[in-house]
Amino acid sequence: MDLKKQIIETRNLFHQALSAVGTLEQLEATRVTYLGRQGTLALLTDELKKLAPEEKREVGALLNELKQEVQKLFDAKKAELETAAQREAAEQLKNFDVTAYKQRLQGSLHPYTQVIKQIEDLFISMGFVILDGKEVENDFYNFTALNIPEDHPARDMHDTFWLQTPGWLLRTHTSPVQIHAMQQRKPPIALAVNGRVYRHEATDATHDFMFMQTEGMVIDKNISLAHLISSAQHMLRVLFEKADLKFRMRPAYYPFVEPGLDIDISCPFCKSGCSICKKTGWIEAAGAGLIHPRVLQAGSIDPAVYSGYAFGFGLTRLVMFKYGIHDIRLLHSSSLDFLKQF
Ligand code: FA5
Repeated sequence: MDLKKQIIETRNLFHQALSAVGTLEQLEATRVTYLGRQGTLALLTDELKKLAPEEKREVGALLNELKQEVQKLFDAKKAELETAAQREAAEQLKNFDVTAYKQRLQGSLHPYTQVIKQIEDLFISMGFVILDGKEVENDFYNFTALNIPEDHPARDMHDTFWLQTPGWLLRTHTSPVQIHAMQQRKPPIALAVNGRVYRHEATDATHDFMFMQTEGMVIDKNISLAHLISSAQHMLRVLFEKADLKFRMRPAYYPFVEPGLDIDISCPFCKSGCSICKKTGWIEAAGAGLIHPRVLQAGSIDPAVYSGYAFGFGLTRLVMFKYGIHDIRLLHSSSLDFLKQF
């Protein structure tokens, strides 16, 4: 058959094939047959090259016309099928039954949320108010008012994320709330705060650069270490539902308390020392102490009349101990496999 006839024949066959196409998959198969690298139009182009120059001009124009027509009809059919597919998907969505997945997609409260709720209920039952702090603080509240003046070496204890605005930072602990509360309230004050804090430090199984703390503070006349120890003990026992929970206190230095102490909890992950407790059997849970007179003064409270205690628990660590989570980073991982367990 001569090439002209083949072109006419191809046009007819393409029209027939296209009218039979009902899906995007069929359209793709038709495209490969006609427009593909080894398709009919490519073969016709090869044939064209064999013609004499005068014939080539005439038949070449016909072949070009066919190519353009095929491409145009193909594009139009594609657009038509895509629109129909979108319409169908939208129609199906209208009938989507959200209740059908009730069992499979049931959510649960994040372990943080569960523990915060428990801690808030506990402190409210002891007559504390629950306050909220600010995550963006300034130098004064995070350090200076807490008896950590500029150039004080204790500033190095907190690797700080400083903001571009001079003097502003992401709070390194929840203790700035103490000063805000002293400035806004008159003793007696009893407060608890749960919130995020940030430290520019390397992460490992028990350290993250963003974690949560629970701050507690009581100011009244004649507040002593006995008050601090009994409320911390009560909190831990209720939280861990264990009357015989083992914890210990040891002297520690924090510029904003005097005396200062650390509260450790026996390692929930081992009996005789593991990599998480660094083979000691204990993990530090909180810093605490009696509020330093200079801090009371910075909060406009007379240290000759009032005294107070404060503690800052690593809330993230409490959550880890409670649920046996061996790596702190899991808590912020958004991993559904991890979260589904709670
Ligand atoms: C403080 O942040 C003091 N503001 C606590 C305090 C409050 C002392 C009131 C005295 C009076 P420290 O840096 O030790 O102290 O942190 C408190 C607790 O947070 C630690 O005991 C630990 O449980 C937890 N913690 C500290 N660093 C991290 C970290 N990188 N990741 C997770 N938890 C941490």
